[in-house]
Amino acid sequence: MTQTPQQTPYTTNNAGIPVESDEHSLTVGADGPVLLQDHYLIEKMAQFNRERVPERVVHAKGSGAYGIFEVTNDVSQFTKADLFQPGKRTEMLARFSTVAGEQGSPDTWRDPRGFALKFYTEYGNYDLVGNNTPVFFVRDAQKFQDFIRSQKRRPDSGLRDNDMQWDFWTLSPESAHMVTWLMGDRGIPKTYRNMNGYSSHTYMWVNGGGERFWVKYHIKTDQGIDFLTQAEADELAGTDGDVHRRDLFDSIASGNAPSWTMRVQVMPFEDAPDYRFNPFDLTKVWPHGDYPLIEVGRMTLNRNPDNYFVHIEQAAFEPSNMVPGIGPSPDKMLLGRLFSYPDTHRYRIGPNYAQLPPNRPHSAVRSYAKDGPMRYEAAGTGAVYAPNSYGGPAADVARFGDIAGWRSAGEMVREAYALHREDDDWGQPGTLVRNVLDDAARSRLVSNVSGHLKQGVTRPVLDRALQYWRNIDKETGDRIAHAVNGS
Ligand code: HDE
Repeated sequence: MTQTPQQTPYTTNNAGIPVESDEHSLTVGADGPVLLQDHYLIEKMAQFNRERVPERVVHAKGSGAYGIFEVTNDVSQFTKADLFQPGKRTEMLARFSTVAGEQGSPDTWRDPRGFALKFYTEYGNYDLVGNNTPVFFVRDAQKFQDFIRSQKRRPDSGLRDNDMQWDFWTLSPESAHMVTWLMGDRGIPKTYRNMNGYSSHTYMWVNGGGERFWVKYHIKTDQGIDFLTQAEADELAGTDGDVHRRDLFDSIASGNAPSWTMRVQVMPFEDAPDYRFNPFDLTKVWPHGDYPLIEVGRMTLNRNPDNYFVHIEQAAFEPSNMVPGIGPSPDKMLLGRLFSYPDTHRYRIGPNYAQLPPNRPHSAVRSYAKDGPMRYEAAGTGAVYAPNSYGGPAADVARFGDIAGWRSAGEMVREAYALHREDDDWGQPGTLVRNVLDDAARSRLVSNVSGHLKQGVTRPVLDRALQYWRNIDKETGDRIAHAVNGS
């Protein structure tokens, strides 16, 4: 009797061959030994053992969604970048993340949040890889790795350690601005939808006439800023470690698509040398009174990935993905990042990571890269070398040959940035505490910092931390000292 096809689709192995059973190994008799020839059993076990790729060394816990970016204001006087031209709509991907926690860590730990954007433009992918804060802890890539290690786990016990964190921060005063942001309300957003994104770095924009400008991006949530108190966050860390991931996924699934408005501050190229702050120092902001915000467009996240691992775990963002009309700046941190991200992708998800679904451009790829593991398709160049006589692609120097760069000269040195007239490590965090925070936010800051210091921070680090806060703002520092040791 021929069997009629069942209603549900039949299981196959990885080669598409129908399997004999989803639940029974192949044995000699029902109770006999399992046979080596049960290659389907072996495939299932072997595949299972190879499911993990290395998690991101930072920003391991994250969530993401696809969306659309629409230009809402004409900024073509500042940049010729195709995606920022009037009327343009560009598909995009966003990934939000914490920094220090591992993949299984709670969404609500106090931490900066990654705010990584990938725009699938007509001239390749443009990646804007920022955080939810406009500044960062350090200003030289040389110290980044050390900073991150101080935030992660002790080499002896494998435990996180507040003493280690404050040891690094108090020995690196440039961290004061970012630590003030981190220990305040922005350190634990209520949801990913209720936080802003920032380029943090200064980038270069180049317009159609070749004029250059320095810009900082501000991507303001249209849902409004909102935060969790330390107590709320601690409870959620225990009851629902994926609360931010759940919120983003469920909001989009229910048609409640979150959006953000992108604005930029624009500094004329020639203003940089004499600006009161070093405009490329990642620990500094540009006061909006100096360079007001100019609207660019709106990003809306309206499509959940249909598979988390394929689209989010394998997403590869890189600050080096800058399209014509956009370039880097002399920011030492940014220039370090231009190497690090492609390097980490090659290590984590292989040299052909750019062919994976979330990373493949929506425009033509005509690079001369070839072969390598997991190569999905040839690079569409015909010839495999340039120059060639067989119609392979050639760089279009007339259209794309201009370098988004700047003049530089001097001896090779290892030194801190030259100081601009108002550069110091305490001024801007002090302004943040005194002029931007209100009384309630200042009180929460005092509570958050003193609570953190009381968890394992010991002398001499504790004394340095109390002085660190007095350097930022004497009154706030005194309040923290009183909360910590009554003095
Ligand atoms: Fe990252 N950073 N970073 N970072 N970063 C990574 O690349 C690095 C910095 C940021 O959702 C890594 O793919 C260096 C600043 C985000 O997939 C790694 C330096 C800012 C994400 C890396 C910095 C960021 C990362 C690890 C100092 C905000 C997650 C995994 C020079 C402006 C992207 C990866 C995603 C991820 C290197 C500092 C944002 C190791 C060397 C400053 C949002 O390559």
